[in-house]
Amino acid sequence: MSDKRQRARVQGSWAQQRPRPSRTTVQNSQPSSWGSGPQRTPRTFEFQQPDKPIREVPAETVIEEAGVHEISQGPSGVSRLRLIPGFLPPHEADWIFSKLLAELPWSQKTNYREGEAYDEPRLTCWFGELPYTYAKSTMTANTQWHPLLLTLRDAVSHHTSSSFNSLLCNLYRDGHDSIGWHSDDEASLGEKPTIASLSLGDTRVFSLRKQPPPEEDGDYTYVQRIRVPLSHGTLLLMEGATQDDWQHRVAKEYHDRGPRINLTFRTIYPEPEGHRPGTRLRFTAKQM
Ligand SMILES: O=C(O)CCC(=O)C(=O)O
Repeated sequence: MSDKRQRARVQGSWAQQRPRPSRTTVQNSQPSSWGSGPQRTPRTFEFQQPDKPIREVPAETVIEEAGVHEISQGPSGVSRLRLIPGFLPPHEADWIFSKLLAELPWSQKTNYREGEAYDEPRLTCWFGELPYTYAKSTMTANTQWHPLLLTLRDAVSHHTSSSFNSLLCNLYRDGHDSIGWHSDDEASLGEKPTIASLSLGDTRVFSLRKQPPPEEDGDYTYVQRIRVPLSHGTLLLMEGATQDDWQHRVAKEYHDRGPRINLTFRTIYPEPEGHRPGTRLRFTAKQM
């Protein structure tokens, strides 16, 4: 929890239990030491009512149940998660995990932020007829789909009644690998994209936080937050306005975690005319 969020939570819960003093003036009329030192000027303390009401930090909710979860409804539309634990039975998931771990062309991508290069804290590979640009670096088109990935793509499409022409694969080698807060909102993904994310290997927590309204000036202290533990064989769909109104991440963990593969099936469109590759439809801070 960020310092500011933690302070807001402590303040909120204490402030409700304490009796509120009315306007009080305390005179410091302590005599000087031994009655012989220099006289002190009396100091006054005045209780000031805070000018803004104290705000509660909303508690984080956890989604673990299979089914459709409407997470928000706003001007940009409904944001929805669909969770399907056990999409792959454990013995199939075990076999697929070891094949993909050993056989996919994993590599570490270099991204750019404010002109500075940094290596992503995970390995990735990309499949699709079009390139994919994010964080100012491009994954080149790759039509050499591993046959297992084509089978999985068909199974996911069939189950979700959505079609996907591309796949970003992420490999989190251990608990130190991560992906930072971001939205999958590049123009090449189109408006209101459906993204299907299949998890294999160790369980990691997928977190979401709502975009703050403009008057909060980018402050996420009071926004809604959700955690979704993603276990071996689970399929998660992000639908509707989820990429407009929410950000997501998989944070580093400080206890041991085994490797995890995440396959995110997407549909990529040619970049709209006049758009620089990787440009978002709307600006959000992207630190991946
Ligand atoms: O690993 C995950 O579950 C999330 C991956 C992700 O956010 C992404 O590829 O954009």
